[in-house]
Amino acid sequence: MKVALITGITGQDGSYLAELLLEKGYEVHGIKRRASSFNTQRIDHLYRDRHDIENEGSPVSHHSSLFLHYGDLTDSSNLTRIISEVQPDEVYNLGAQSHVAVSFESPEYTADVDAMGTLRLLEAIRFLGLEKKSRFYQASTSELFGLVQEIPQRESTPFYPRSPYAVAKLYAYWITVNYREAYGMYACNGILFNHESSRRGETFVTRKITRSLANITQGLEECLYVGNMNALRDWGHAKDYVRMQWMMLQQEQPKDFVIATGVQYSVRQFIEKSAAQLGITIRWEGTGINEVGIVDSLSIQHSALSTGSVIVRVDPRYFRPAEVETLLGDPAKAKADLGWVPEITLDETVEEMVAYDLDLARRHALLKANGYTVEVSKES
Ligand code: NDP
Ligand code: GDR
Repeated sequence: MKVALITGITGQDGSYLAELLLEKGYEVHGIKRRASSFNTQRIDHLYRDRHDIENEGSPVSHHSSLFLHYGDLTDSSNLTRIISEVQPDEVYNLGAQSHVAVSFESPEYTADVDAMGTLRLLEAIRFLGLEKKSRFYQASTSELFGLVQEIPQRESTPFYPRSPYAVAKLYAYWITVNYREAYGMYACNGILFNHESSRRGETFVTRKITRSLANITQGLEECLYVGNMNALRDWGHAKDYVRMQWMMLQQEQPKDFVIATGVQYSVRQFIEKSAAQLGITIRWEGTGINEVGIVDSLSIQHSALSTGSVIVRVDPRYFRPAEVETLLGDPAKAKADLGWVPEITLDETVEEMVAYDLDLARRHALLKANGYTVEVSKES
């Protein structure tokens, strides 16, 4: 039985990867952070409480292959202890302060977790003498391309990071390459473009859109506020992308890969697709976007557009100090070397996300209609 350790197991990708590895028969260990409220919702369906198993009268080890450890990427002694105990065959470093806009507000913390956290893990593996045993996957990102130097972006495209998040991930990318070259570690980077799902964090733009529009249809919110609607992204589905993370650690030689769909849409198009799913007719008004579609951030600032009964407003609060306007990946190397192609289309992803958020919104509306207080958190 192979043993895997996942940092960030409570996040979107961590939860899908844990599912995949458990299906493949792995013993899976995950690092979760101590928080003042529960943060394991995405993996609760995978976890079996020891007491439940014991009450069934079976030995624990026969039924549960998922183990959770408290830890943090800022705490090297904790990481070293966990790796020493777990002796993993594969380490997937998915843990991160992963929100680009938040990284402008907490740049030092972002660097500590995303850059130094990666170094701490690699050093722990080396210090414990596991550099020939433990294969290492680093969650690198299309944000490394930032101010793009080439369209589409591939493995050889020069990096130009545009946020504290991307700069921290640049360090993580290169330290992973460095440990591969310096110590012969099987360590590689997946340069993943945006990927979404119904488990996406609520403050990333896709989930914010599906959640907010669903809430509006149920009378729980009045308006969707967004920032730069002209940003272009190459959006895939998280399930396809974690499959590729696993594949990258099963090769003879460690290599870095771009993982993308090769298709690009704007935030505005994502809103349109979600609205179409919900059967909302959109009437665009006063967007402040000029004819060729270039964002004019001054004229856009006080614009609002009414969309039938649904209002979408641009709020400059969501503009970033430095924006990544366009990202489009070329996954040719992943296809040629590993036979990987994405299977889930953006339309299918939107359908899944809208259905999930509509179901949640309907439940909240039902509670509200029956006199229960429903707090729909809007801060994002
Ligand atoms: P999420 O934000 O959903 O999950 C991030 C995970 O990291 C959570 O489990 C979170 O814990 C954990 N985490 C945060 N801070 C720390 C810390 N200090 N120590 C330990 N763990 C921590 O991200 P995704 O699942 O979407 O992304 C996974 C990885 O892939 C991230 O590194 C992200 O930067 C990268 N990436 C993501 C892409 C995407 O489109 N999704 C694209 C390219 C790269 P908690 O649940 O407690 O908050
Ligand atoms: P991104 O994802 O920054 O690409 O990082 P996000 O969904 O946050 O933004 C995508 C684009 O949408 C624009 N935008 C808004 N974004 C948010 N969050 N909220 C808004 O209201 C809004 N309005 C417009 C943004 O300006 C941006 O251009 C994600 C994360 O998962 C990273 O961890 C990962 O590395 C990259 O994808 C690849």
